[in-house]
Amino acid sequence: MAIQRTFSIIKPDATRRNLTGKINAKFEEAGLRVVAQKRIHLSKAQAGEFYKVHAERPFYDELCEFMASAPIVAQVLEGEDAIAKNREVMGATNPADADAGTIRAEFAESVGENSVHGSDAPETAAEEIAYFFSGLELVG
Ligand code: DAT
Ligand code: MG
Repeated sequence: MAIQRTFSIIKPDATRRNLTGKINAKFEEAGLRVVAQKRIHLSKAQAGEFYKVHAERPFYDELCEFMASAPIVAQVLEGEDAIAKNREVMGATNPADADAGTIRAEFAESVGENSVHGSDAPETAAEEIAYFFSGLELVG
């Protein structure tokens, strides 16, 4: 597998509890390099645009409210097989199902407030990176 980039978000439940450093340590220990990072506060409309693939799901409104409830840290992670590796370090969507040692097992509060987002495929990674960052902001 080649070096890849993936898009990551440290979500409001985690920024509220000052977990940015602990979560970044998990990424770095797994060999993922933070090549871009910014703290921003999304509007509900911006959160809705980012998560529009889930617009028909029953939890969509709650998800958008949550993502706009406090600042997030938007990031680009780079490394060998970064998309899959990041999903591994994150753990399952529902923290009750997440393997021990993963970010969600250690920090997530619930299936909805689960501390991190990570892209699920090369196409979504490229789209999500472009939604939040310009090429000039990616410093490998
Ligand atoms: P993931 O974030 O692991 O890629 P996803 O893409 O299926 O998971 O869902 C996006 C987010 O939506 C997820 O991180 C939290 C929220 N979500 C998913 N399933 C949910 C549910 N059953 N109840 C409440 N929120 C949910
Ligand atoms: Mg997803």
